[in-house]
Amino acid sequence: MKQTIVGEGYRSSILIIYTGGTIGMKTDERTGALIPFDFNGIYQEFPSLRSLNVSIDVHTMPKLIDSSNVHPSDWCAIAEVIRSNYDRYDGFVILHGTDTMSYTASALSFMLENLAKPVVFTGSQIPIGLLRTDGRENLITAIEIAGARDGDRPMVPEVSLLFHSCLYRGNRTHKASAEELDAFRSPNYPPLAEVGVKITYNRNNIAPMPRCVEPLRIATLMSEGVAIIKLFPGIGEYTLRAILSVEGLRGVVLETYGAGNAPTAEWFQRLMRETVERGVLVLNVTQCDNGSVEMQLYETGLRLLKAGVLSAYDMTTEAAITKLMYVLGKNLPLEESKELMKSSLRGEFTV
Ligand code: ASN
Repeated sequence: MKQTIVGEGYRSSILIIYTGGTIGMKTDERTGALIPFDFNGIYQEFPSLRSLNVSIDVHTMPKLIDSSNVHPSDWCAIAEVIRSNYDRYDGFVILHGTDTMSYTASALSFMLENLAKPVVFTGSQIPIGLLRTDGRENLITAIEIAGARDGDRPMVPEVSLLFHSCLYRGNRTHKASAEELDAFRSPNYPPLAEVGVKITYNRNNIAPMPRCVEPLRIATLMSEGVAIIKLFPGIGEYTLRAILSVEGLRGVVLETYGAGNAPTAEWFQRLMRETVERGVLVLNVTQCDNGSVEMQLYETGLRLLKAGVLSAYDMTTEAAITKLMYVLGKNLPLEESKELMKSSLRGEFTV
């Protein structure tokens, strides 16, 4: 459903895509539970939106969800809304639940090929219908950023995530707090913008506009058959073998210790080698909050490298798993898939 909530004739035009989450919630007077409200009423709620120098339309997804229920098919639906409205708008704001927002932002960063316009994700920790909501500030700032221009170009032509006082590259983010209003972190990449009295853009951190702007393409085939495995002391051979021999497995994000280290036990190394030899892409991500995988540093990492495990460098788990889904979804020959995994496609790791 689409509704124009501010008139035409402004500098930038923004499409808000409302997917659900706490940001769009109000209290059900009868039960006291949180229920979604009709976001098209946002203009009545926040008349101050009129004073922004942008025109705004709202697209409400047919089924509003708590983001814990998000599925790759929802990512495809969001990508399709962006694709079919791409030429009509200067920027897009995606209102999304916070729980899986980093997964969706990461997925969309890969799925939107040749993106040259802002796609700003935001949400809130407190429902927008409550007095102390953080959703109001987040929404208004996200709209302002999506509409910001640098001369005749968009200021932030990539998938980003605005929360509290920072704008981050979407595929670098991670939800770090279930309680704080400052809930997101970008552990290995500096903010694209900082929000205080003014919005200060860190131009050097923002992806440059592509030299030649190609038509937007969306990749909607996200592979199934992927898994995230977090190592822990005492992880058993039987359990790990059971997961790795599951039918249809095509890719694994292996959350290792420190700089990408894992047990040197013979059974573990053999299992890794066998998995890689079966053509499964195994991607090494660190469990640490920040820093990069460097498999050459210790014997415990080197063995994984020799087994053919790929480094995710300083990628988040969210970026690693969605990149695997995206790359494997292309159904390329194995070596080409590996090459894509080793390349930074959307600034998802530091080179
Ligand atoms: N459970 C909610 C969601 O992710 C949490 C939130 O948006 N703050 O949809």
